[in-house]
Amino acid sequence: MSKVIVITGASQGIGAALARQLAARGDHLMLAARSAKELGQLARHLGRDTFAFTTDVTRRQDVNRLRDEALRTFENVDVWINNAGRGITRNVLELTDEDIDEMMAVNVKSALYGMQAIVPHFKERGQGHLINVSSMLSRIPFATFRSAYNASKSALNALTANLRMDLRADYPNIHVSLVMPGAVSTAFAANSLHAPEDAVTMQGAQTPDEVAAAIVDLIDNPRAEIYTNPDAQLEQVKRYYSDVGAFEASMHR
Ligand code: NJP
Repeated sequence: MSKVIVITGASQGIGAALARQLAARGDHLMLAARSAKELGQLARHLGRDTFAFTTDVTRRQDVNRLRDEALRTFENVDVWINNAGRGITRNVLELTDEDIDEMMAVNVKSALYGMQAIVPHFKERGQGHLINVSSMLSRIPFATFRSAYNASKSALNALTANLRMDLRADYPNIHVSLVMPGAVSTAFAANSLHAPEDAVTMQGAQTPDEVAAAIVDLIDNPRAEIYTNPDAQLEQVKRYYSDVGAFEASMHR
């Protein structure tokens, strides 16, 4: 059965790929991002069941308006995906107050606003699915130049797990999921704060379509969390948590 799905950060990259896949199977979409032109073009291209709403997710008011617009358009929301996010290219000792504030605003507070906006609606209905897009770097911060981004995504993981635990007993049909991609071939590196002009995606990256397909599967089969490339990621996570020092040392060999 088709679902009503809100996707933030849908003007490009993973969010746009996800919108294409979900529209193709008949879901009803409300797409959000700041770039009104790109978002509008994508929505028109995807057909009459897809709408665009210009949103800056770092503003709580915008996120509340996005929720209101989705409910006005569709009456209900089945799935809300906090996908908007931004990286940084700065090591710990170079970070300014503004750098930390920007990372927390765009990667943590944005998703908090989304959770606080839509979960009351899910509670009223007794069902819904909240999905937060995090990063492998939240679990293993091995790209040190992403520093405050890694920290912000770790914070997002904690909020996601805590919301899930809070809802579990009273709302068994409200699902809360975390998505952890590894490197993905989008403009993420170039869009990062303080990105060098020659910023490129890391080798071995997944395509945005591969990540989108993993999220589509998560919508169909809700789970607490997924790695989008589990064959490559799970072994690394186990190795990291079994001995952090040895893992870090192995990166310098
Ligand atoms: O990034 P990119 P991805 N308000 O730069 C939007 C995570 N991830 O698709 O506002 C509203 O192509 C922006 O739209 P616009 C990553 O952390 C990625 O790769 O128009 N929207 C655009 O649509 C993030 O959470 C990799 O500029 C805002 C989108 O966000 C998610 O995957 C690896 C906004 C960013 O598109 C999607 O990233 C990983 C705002 N204030 C996790 N600021 C990776 N690519 O390697 C930005 O582990 N957006």
